[in-house]
Amino acid sequence: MTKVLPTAQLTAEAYPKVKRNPDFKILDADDLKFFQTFLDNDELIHSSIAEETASFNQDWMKKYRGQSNLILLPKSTEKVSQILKYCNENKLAVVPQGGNTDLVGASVPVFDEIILSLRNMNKIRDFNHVSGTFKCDAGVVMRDAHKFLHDHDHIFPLDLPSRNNCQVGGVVSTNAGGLNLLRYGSLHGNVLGLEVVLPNGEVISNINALRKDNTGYDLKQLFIGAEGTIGVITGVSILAAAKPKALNAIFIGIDSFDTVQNLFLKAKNELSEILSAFEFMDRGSIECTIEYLKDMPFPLKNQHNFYVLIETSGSMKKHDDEKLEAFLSSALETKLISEGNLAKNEEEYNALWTWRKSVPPACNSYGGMYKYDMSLELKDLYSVSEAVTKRLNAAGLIGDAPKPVVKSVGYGHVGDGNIHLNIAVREFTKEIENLLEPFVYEYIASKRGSISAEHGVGFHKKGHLHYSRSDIEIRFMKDIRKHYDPNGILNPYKYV
Ligand code: 2HG
Ligand code: ZN
Repeated sequence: MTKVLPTAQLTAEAYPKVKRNPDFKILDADDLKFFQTFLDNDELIHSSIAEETASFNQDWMKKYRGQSNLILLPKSTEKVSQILKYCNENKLAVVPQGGNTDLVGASVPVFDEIILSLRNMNKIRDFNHVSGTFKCDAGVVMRDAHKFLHDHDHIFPLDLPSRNNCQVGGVVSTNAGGLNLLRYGSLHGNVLGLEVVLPNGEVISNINALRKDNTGYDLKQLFIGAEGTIGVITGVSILAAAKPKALNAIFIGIDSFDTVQNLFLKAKNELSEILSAFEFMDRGSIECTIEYLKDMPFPLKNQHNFYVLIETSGSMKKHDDEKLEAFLSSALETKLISEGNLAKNEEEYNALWTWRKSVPPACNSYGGMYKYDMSLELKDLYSVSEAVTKRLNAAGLIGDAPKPVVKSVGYGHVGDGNIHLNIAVREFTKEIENLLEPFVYEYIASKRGSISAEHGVGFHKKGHLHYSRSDIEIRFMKDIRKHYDPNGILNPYKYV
């Protein structure tokens, strides 16, 4: 068995069938000298000591680890362009990296690819408070975008549990969905323009602020969710929403997933325009989170099979609270739910969200986790979690140490038909992986779902797209990649 802690096994060792592309040049002293001609000391890290580059080479789940000795952290679009032009001409492979919070091994190297970190491109460029157009460098941390907009009576139209580390360019490259997609929609609708550096160094700059622009193909859409395979996003223009004047939340205990669906219907009907999130967690998710949050008081008296967090965002607190109270009372009276906790103030509102946002780190706290992120019809959404738990139990793998699996849990965004399956493990083993794959993908394909709802493809799901996409779609994707990046230097060994 392979131990996970404290560092991940090298991806090259864990997946020996994936071979380094011999067409790629191995970095040498001349390359380094070239980069040093235009990059300052704080824009370049060169080291063969694994500890010094670990935070760039290893992913957050401790599942993937590359072996890059060079991290470039340019401070301008022009420098990104110089870097890519040189790498393209010299066939040096590059992996673009934002906050390195991705969940499919997309933002770390597989072998010795140069890491191109956007971290030093962290300036807010412009904000128009009338139109709500917000423009920033790709490396702005999402938390800082939220803070800036909050101070200007607006909000960033996306929020994620990783908001303290993830970067705006990274979430656009991943097309992350987040906690409020139900209300604010996807990045394909909210992103107004992008500045992108192509592999040959050319810059496509359509970082404008137009809501409407029907002049031909909407090229920016291709870069949203492309995971840095066809260009590197250096700037983003996005539509910020007006800051809600009133926010509230309830945390509810429920016995079955059928009831979760009925409650969703009721929430859409009765909370309608103020409904801004409808999230669910199963019993196992909360059991892990109770252990993880230790002394934090749990908002409900009893344990349940499912928990739902409903958020409302509106413009008049009294009106919203009345609506939410009436919703909760009638759900209790009709015995649709057995218990609920309505936040009475901001502190309680934040505490309720902490229970939801802490599920991923809680699952990751035992050693590591296998992760699947799927879209299914709502009626089938939880069934994949039940099927996986049954399979792991039948193999006798779940339980106290020394069994390798702590728990297999399901949670996610009911409003988006998106479930996250986290299999919290003490160690990664091929036995677990072989039980999970291709089983999970075949299950999703049989229900005509998507094997990646919002976390993308990366290294993890490369070669699996056929479970959700047709041959012709995959052929077009390969053509597009080849067209933009004929030498294949950007984020190789991943995606399609
Ligand atoms: C969430 O919804 C994020 O919390 C992360 O998409 C989910 O870590 C996960 O699996
Ligand atoms: Zn999610």
